[in-house]
Amino acid sequence: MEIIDLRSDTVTHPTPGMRRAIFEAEVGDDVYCEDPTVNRLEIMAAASMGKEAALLTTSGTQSNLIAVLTYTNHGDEIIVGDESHIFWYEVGGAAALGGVTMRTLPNDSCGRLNLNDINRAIRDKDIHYPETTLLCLENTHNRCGGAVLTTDYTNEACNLAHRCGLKVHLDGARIFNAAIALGVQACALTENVDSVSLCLSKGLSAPVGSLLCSSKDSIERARKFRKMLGGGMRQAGIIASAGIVALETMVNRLGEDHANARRLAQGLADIKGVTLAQDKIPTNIVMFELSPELSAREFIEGLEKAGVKVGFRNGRPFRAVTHCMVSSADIDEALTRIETVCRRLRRGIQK
Ligand code: TLP
Repeated sequence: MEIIDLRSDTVTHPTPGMRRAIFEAEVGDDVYCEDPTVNRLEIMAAASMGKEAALLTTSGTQSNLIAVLTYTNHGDEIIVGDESHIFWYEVGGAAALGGVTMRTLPNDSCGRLNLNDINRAIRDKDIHYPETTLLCLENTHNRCGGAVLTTDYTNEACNLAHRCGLKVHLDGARIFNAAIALGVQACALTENVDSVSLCLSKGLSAPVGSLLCSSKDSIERARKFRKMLGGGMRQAGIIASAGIVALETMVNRLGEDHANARRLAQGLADIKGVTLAQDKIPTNIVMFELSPELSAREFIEGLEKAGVKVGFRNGRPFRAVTHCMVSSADIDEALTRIETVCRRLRRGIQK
């Protein structure tokens, strides 16, 4: 039985083209900035985000942390969404390693922070206060069901932050999903942010890596923090070669993942005992819930046996993420298996 893994788009494997590129990659020592393949990838990434420079990092988490270190001093305060990845899933690195406090503001269902809330949260100069130095946004927004921040919203938030002397970092782990969903160039969504992190190892299917893109000065500073965090890799062209193939070949197909996510959501909505936890499916993330009388544990166990994997954290909706390793036929097959498991669970409670 073929396993259909919908836990995340991070489960994707390198494509044959990536494996070939890895095999043939020209390499050098990247700590000396002498790896030609890394240098090429960084130039490509910076151009795609409309920034002067970029830095290859080990992961999205590392890129986000480096951005925090680059734009803050120990003891500062940063503004993040209460549903943001930085706040939830980065092990508190900004606080633990950056020494900043995270001021959380509510994310709305579209992944936005209210502009008035941001304005109110920015601290005045006062001897009692930490300095607010950074605003972090996320596009697409993971815990908000792959929600997309528009160009207008991003620009307004940036204008506000910049007027008050803050920098803006965008967690753009899935920025290309946002661009494809909106039908705009990714650089339109990043024009006014000071830095953006993009991931190669999610929907773009590369095995490892993220890029922090920003001004030359910021990337110079960031390079030192990457070294401090142990992220100075040597012949990193091995990784970068796959990243180049990812940027060249995997971006324009993301629309297929979005269509499959909608197909999955429609099918789930028709299954008795399942409800969608979001009104719209803007990109490749589908959140859904089980009726309270059905057991989440038994559901997950049943799915596991049926060869379907979805994401589950206690107290949260289930999460299914589409990606290049699941076809529309796989989505239909997953729906059949999920239906069967739900029917069995329903029969179980009727007995
Ligand atoms: N998200 C992962 C898990 O950590 C939850 C996933 O499966 O979705 N920003 C955003 C918006 C992300 O979704 C992720 C990964 C990251 C940053 C971190 O990237 P990595 O895993 O490369 O450190």
